[in-house]
Amino acid sequence: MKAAEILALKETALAEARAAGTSAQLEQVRIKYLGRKGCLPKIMEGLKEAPPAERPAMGRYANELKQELSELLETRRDALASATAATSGAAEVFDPTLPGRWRALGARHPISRVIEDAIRIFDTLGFSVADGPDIETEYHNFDALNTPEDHPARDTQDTFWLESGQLLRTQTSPVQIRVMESRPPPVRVIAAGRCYRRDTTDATHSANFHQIEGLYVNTRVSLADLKGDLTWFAQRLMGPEVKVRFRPHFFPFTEPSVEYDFSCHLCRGKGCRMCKQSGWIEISGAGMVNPKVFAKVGYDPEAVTGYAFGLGVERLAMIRYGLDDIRLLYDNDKRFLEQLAQ
Ligand code: 2NL
Repeated sequence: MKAAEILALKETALAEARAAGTSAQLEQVRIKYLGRKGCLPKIMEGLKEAPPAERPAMGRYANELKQELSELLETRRDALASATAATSGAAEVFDPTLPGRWRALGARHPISRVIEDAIRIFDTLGFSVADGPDIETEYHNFDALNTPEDHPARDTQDTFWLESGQLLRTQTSPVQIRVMESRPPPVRVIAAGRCYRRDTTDATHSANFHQIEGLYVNTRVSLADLKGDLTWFAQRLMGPEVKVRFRPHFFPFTEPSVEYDFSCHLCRGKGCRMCKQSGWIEISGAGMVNPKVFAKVGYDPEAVTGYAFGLGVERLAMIRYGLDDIRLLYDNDKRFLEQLAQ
């Protein structure tokens, strides 16, 4: 073996030692070059037969190989050992007294909470839950509810019309129309969900809002049932002291029709910021189902009577949680939602 070859072999050995990724691979490199049957003993053996002129250079390179490779193997061994300790966690101490890693859980949105609470309360009165499409026909949203052809609610200024002639439901009543179309009386259902109106958003209006409606149809249902059931609901939702008052009103789909208010739960009716000093908070409308609506869905208007009521979910959430701006419910501001989370 020539001196230049020993030099080249040294470079190869050092490169292999640098490339070794584990302690076992490092040991293979050591055995291959420095082991008893490795390269270095062979070079030393060959030195005896080498031409005298070559010998000093060969000896020097052979020593360099031994020296440099040994040093490199040692530093690589240390480096690999500490890297393994760090990844395997052997150097870590498990401390069971440290606090756990906090992960914030979400909470029900106030709108969902009002809807779920309302459904639970009406469940105690025997109401079941009905569902229907957000995209409705003009018939189910307006005609079946005895809404006049020229009623302003049908206007493109108030309703989102689709090119197909369908519309985004402006109330949850079409859900109840579909329930009555699909089964005979008696009917006792709650419909809750998203409704759409072309309102400009401000502190009390949103083009996208939520409504809960109730419908009870049977023989001999009266306005007294409506008053009793809505009062039960009001007291379950807001507290046992809450009173409900009814004022005459007009809707095409109910006759007679009422608007109803809850007594202010903040000031107990004395007058405050929340109720604008009146002691009462306007909630929504209700009434006895217009016999013309029964005729549309195929019920016998002579045989059945029924009551229906609406509830504005945002409105209930605002009075329940003392909000003065409806937009707080849609901003998705965590600081606001965390304040309301139970
Ligand atoms: C409101 C309050 C109301 C109804 C909704 C209804 C549903 C059927 C038949 C008759 Cl299927 N009425 N729902 C009744 C009165 C009020 O919502 O202010 N709406 C404009």
